[in-house]
Amino acid sequence: MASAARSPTSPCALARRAQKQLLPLLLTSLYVSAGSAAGSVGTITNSPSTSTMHGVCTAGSPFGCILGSRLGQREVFTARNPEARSRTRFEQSHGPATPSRQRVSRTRGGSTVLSATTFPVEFFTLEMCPYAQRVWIVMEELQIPYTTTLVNARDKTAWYLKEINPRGKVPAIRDAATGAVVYESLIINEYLADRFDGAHALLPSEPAARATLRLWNEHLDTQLAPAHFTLLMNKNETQAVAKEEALRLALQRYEEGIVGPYLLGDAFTLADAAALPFFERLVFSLEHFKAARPLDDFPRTKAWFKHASARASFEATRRPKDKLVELYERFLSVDYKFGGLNKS
Ligand SMILES: N[C@@H](CCC(=O)N[C@@H](CS)C(=O)NCC(=O)O)C(=O)O
Repeated sequence: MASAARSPTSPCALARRAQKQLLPLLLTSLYVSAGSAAGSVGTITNSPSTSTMHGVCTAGSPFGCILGSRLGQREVFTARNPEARSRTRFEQSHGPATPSRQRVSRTRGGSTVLSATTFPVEFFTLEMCPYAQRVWIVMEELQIPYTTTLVNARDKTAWYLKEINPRGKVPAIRDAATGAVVYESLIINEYLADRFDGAHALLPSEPAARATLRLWNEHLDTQLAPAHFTLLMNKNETQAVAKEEALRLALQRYEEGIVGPYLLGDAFTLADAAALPFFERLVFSLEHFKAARPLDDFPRTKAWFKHASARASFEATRRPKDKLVELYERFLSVDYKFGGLNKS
């Protein structure tokens, strides 16, 4: 068993060793949890129903290691762009991150893990959750080092409900420096932008632009997402036309409102980050299950999606298609309603 005393001093060496030791275990837990809300397992736990994956060094950075995770893609840890910018956005706001903040905090089950508290953000998530993916995209955009904790959606512990999110949902984050815990994806993203994006790249400071951004987010959550999901889940032919019309109206709003190339104009913002996971699912699921191409009648929206989805931050978070199929098939089999198990 590794211990702090016997560990190499270099954070990257620590991380490489942790990766070697943890990988088989982590892959096992990902297989078990893949596509399933039921799923977190593993002996590396913060609590009985969460498993924490700690970032390890796969690419050099001024932080020593830049980290992240690719759940379900059998690569547990993300290598950020090795040509990495000399100063990441995180560093522009916060100054150079120092490797000395990393340390081995504990050992369990023969594996050395890095302390969650050594990274600025702890990310509570589920593998296939589009709301969590929004937050993941923003952390990738801002290059915030983070750890990932998988939450068991069907068996939320008192710990998670009390300490992290009383609604029991993911995503949620904990800010290591301030101790702040934030949930609700759109609120988390604004928090991350306020905390880590000194340049206001993702959340403009100008009031009208901020309002427009929030209106896009509101439209997405109250119009587009339910229209897509209820059409996809619909098994009643007599309701099909009305549901298709609801989706058409929701998409029309994009078609008329997109400034281009991003939703608000030249800059990629939180509005694009929030929308991408939902458009990824919209395009793929309707083609797969309904043989429909929902963006074909909306060329500006289609062009936006093509452009925005090419960003590295989104590429790093893309969900595997087979897992999406598995998930939607499971939803279809149980007549899952929009909003899920708990409507809050
Ligand atoms: N409004 C929430 C929605 C989050 C949400 O619905 N998360 C789902 C997974 S995609 C969840 O945690 N479901 C568990 C439950 O409903 O108990 C947000 O934007 O964060």
